Amino acid sequence: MSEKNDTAAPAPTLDSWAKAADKEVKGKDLTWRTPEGIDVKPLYTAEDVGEWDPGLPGFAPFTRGVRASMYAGRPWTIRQYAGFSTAEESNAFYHRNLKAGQKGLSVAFDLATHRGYDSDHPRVTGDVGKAGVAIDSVEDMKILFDGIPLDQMSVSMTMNGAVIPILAFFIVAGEEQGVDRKLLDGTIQNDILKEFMVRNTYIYPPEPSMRIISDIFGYTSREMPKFNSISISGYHMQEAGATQVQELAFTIADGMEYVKYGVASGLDIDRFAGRLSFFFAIGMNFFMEIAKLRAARVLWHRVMTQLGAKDERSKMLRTHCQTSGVSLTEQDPYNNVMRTTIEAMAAMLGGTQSLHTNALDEAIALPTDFSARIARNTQLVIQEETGMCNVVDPLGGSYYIEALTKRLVDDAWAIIERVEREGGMAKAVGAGWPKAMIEEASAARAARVDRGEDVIVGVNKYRKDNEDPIEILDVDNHAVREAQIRRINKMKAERDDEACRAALDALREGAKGDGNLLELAVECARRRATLGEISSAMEDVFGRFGTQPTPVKGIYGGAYKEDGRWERLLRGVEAVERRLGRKPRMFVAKMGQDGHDRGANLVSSMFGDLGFEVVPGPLFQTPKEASELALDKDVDVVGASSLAAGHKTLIPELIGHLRDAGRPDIKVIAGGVIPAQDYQALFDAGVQAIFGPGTNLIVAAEDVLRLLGHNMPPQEEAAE
Ligand code: MLC
Ligand code: 5AD
Repeated sequence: MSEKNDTAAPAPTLDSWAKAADKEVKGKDLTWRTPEGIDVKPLYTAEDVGEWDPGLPGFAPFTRGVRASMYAGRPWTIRQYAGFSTAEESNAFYHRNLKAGQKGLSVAFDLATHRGYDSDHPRVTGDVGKAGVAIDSVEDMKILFDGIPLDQMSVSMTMNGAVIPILAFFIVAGEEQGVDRKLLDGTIQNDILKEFMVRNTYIYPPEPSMRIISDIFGYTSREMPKFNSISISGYHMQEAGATQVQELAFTIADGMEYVKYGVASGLDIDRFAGRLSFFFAIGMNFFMEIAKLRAARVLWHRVMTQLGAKDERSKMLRTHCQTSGVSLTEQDPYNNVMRTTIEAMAAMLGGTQSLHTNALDEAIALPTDFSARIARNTQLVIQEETGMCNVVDPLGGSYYIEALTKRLVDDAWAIIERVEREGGMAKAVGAGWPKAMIEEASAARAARVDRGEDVIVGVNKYRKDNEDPIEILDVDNHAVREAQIRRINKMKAERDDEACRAALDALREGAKGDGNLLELAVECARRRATLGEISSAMEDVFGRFGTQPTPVKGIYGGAYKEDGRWERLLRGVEAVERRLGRKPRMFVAKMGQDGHDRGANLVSSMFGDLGFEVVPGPLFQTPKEASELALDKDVDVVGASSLAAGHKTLIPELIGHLRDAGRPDIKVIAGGVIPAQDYQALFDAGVQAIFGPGTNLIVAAEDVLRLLGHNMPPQEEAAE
């Protein structure tokens, strides 16, 4: 506040500022339109904040944080998500990390486990131990937490599909450690709606999946008062391409839906709502991410008040955050350390309760000890060297941050209202429009990156001439699978089969009726039933769910309207079509339990826009099923998309089946998270081209046309 001083020049007005700025930039428009359609101005002032009042931290609606003292009282939990190979190896990794400053655990399971299959199941040979740790029974769970007292360490488990057996194993592992379940501290992800939307590790159809969640709310609110019964996750939406507003809106709307189901199942809202937790991605739009977390707390408070919660703790949005995986690059990977640092700062300035920082090798593999140490130290340095934790919500009152927070609340609210008008999130997910909205945002982003409009340093600008491969973690899934099978067989030989069968029968009956599925599964776990057995007892009643991808149209191609590069490709496709006497056909295959479909959907959508006849394959095929579909549709090219490390097993098997069927002429190309170290083995197996992360789709399409025999002269990289 300046003192009145008659002799000084009059204070400049906003108008005089605008004139001065305009003069500096010679009239250039400085407004930045963000992907969410927000016009960010070059300057914010008190006028933009208006009547908006963020209040005080620790008080409703918690805009400035859920605790009065926030990190000044206790810093956020450094909670690194990790898991790979066997329970023994992951346990050793956890012990090393805790010794080096990590504060909480967060378990990553392999995809076989996620999808309810034991390691000996023939569908999962490529997946065991790859993207996380393999857990087949309570015996594995006990090894995973060996030497880690479960009454003292808070443990998050990212599990959604096979949530019933995993939580049962956890409870029994605690029991056999001598820990009363009343003392179990941690979080289970248990968020199935976003699985149907973006993450794809569902098992059962939506209806029984929602019942599972209510059963878990019921059991944990009664038996496990310290345990967070769900982690309502927007993270995977942003990874799939959602804008921050979409991530925010759909996550809060998912939360509303769960609360409604819980209440409909007969629970008192204030009995379970205090243990609902959240999970957001933090990407590179720094201020937007800070505002997003603040807006999320405001929205949740509003929603829970509307739903009738009385206890302030029920309305308090507590969240974990993870820096963004998709924002990281295979190219010039040390840049990822900086990106993660910036994102970690946004998460803490937004007031997160718990944080995972990604490792620099994220774009191609799981972290090594080396890269995990840098990722963890990123948080330790912020907490212990910078003084950033000593002031609560230090950006509170920033005109820009407050204006953005308010704007995000309003924009997300508009989407939430649409969801509500259309009957809630379960219905919306069934109708498919949220997923389509996210995929459209994803295609638009891909086009902006490929056109060089959104800069990614080291990828579409300042690219290095030569990349030196970095050392990465490689898991031998055959060895892990054999070790797991030995343990399953030993346990099955030693258990009381009759008692085990009786417990599984009771679970099956409970699934038909209204037994609490978690309570019944705890008994199965005690009796040494496996994860696969528990899952299939429920599958007998509920069935297994599958979906067919529907690629969006016209977004990527539309961004290239009247662009010479696109025109050239269209002419190339026409030439191939004339030669073949029909449109070229491409089958985009997803094999194994890898449900990461952003890349596959993008490729399907883009080649469709180019005039290919695209067969978007269903998720979770075996190589044999994929080869049968390729033969049936008589395709010219199979594009195998792999993001969960199954490529070395699954793609060569597919090629083998095509050869055995007498069709070695069908071209197989591979794309996704494939480290350079694996390229030669894939080429040796017959793969014709490999497209890693950061591939420009225009360049990839040229390569595909060349593979189809079209004479496509090389052109300079599209973005340059
Ligand atoms: C905190 N506490 C304080 C305080 N700050 N007490 C006094 N003063 C302060 N300033 C108290 C809290 O009230 C709480 O006690 C205790 O300290 C712990 O703090 P917290 O803030 O609750 O943190 P935490 O235990 O870490 O829990 C964070 C959480 C939880 C609520 C967000 O749900 C969580 O840990 N989530 C992690 C989810 C996760 O790891 N997901 C990985 C997804 S990876 P009390 O008694 O009140 O509880 C993924 C990728 C993929 O999904 O796709 O595979
Ligand atoms: N270990 C460590 N991080 C993992 N992620 C996924 N699986 C693992 C794992 N086993 C992280 C990556 C990815 C996000 C979904 O979670 O950062 O982007």
